[in-house]
Amino acid sequence: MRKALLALAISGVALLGTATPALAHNVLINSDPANGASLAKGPAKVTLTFDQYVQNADVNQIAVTGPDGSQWAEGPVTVENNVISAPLRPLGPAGKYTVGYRILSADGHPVSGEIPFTLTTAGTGTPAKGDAAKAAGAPAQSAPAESSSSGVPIWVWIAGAVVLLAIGLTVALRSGRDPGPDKADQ
Ligand SMILES: [Cu+2]
Repeated sequence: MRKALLALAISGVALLGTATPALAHNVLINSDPANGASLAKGPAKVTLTFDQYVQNADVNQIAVTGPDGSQWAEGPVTVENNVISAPLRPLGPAGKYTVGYRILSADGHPVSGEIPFTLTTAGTGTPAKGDAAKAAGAPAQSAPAESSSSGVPIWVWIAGAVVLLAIGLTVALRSGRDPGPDKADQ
């Protein structure tokens, strides 16, 4: 009986281990332009591919900042399952460009990051007038702070698992055949 309960408690920990990755933020797995790429000409659109689906939300935005601080991405941002994209204007001055993104993870948390690339040959394009490519009709102020989220925080799951483990161990120890040592512990 004690062994069975201990096994149950241990399997509870194992379950927590397998449950955790599913709760993780989205991770960028591919992009066009690629991270650190040197390009003679920019692509027609910026495409970001994540390991999980991206929620269609006002938070989503993609900015492409040029060497002089000008903006080159245009709205609207399009989300298709785990791929988010925004049209990219023909680029202008040669130099370092940075793709900045902010997306809503499958788990409800906003995730942001940057992908630098270099334009080796100056183009004839002109920068966009807006700040960044956003979700269609999204007001600029709608992006929530990184700390606020609708997802369940990971500590809730960990605390729950710890409580279950403690209960499992307590029951396992108390259900031992000899009640003497258990009483002595208390
Ligand atoms: Cu998250």
